[in-house]
Amino acid sequence: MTSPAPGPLPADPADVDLLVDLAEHLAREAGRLVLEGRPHRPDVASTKSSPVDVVTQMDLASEALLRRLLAQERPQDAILGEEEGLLVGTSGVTWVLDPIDGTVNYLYGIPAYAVSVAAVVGEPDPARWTVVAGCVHAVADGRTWTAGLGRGAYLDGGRVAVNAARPLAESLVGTGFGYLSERRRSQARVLAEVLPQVRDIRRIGSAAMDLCTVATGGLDAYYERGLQPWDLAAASLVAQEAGASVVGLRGAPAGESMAVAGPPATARALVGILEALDADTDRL
Ligand code: LIP
Repeated sequence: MTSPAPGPLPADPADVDLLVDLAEHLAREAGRLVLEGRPHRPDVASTKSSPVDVVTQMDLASEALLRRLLAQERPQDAILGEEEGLLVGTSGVTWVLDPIDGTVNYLYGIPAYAVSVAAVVGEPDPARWTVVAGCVHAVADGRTWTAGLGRGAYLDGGRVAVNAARPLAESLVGTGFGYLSERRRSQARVLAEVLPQVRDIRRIGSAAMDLCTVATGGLDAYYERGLQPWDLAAASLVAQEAGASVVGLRGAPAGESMAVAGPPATARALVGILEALDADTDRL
């Protein structure tokens, strides 16, 4: 696998394409490990922010494989992974990794979990990065979304696009919830106000798959408070390259406080409701 020249934002679209190809190769290799190595009943290896914020051995193995492959292919690049954190680099490119997005689904055998791999330029912070390439590989059914900056968004090689904007009352909206009970109480408060104003709600359990589902029109919009850089990186580029706005509230970029995605007019309408509800806070 040849790698593009290291350095700042790839000026040559061919370099973007090479980063997309590498992201897909990595995501597929880790996905194969996650699928073939899944025990009948995976065990919780450890927990993080709460007893229900779980890590399985396969989360750890998947990220270790991704890091090994990147050390071979792009040794000069930085890496930010959900389980092992930041490894600094010298090229200005950082690979942002979610080894299994939708870990609870994986633990329970619910077929909605993905490996997410993105290459970003700039600080690995959603407020300051430029995502240039990404791949979200749905492990259970093999669906694979890819996107390159300015190169469009694809599902299994076919170009995808968001739905045309429709009134929120006719919009199917995805969301998700955090792992801390006080945040979930606030998120339930917001949900109670959003639910009567939209067609319906879907809670897939993988932010990356939520955003990619918006990109393919399976959802009209999505919002969630609490997303980490690795949840957001690859799938935000897929959604944006499919025509979605991916934003935060009050003019902020999408990030931990709030991420909203959808066709621009739909995203704006949802942002208005969420701002009025202070949905980017944990207030009750
Ligand atoms: C998950 C997200 C999901 C969110 C979950 C969890 P993880 O990521 O993808 O959208 O609702 O609470 O954060 O923990 O499976 O990598």
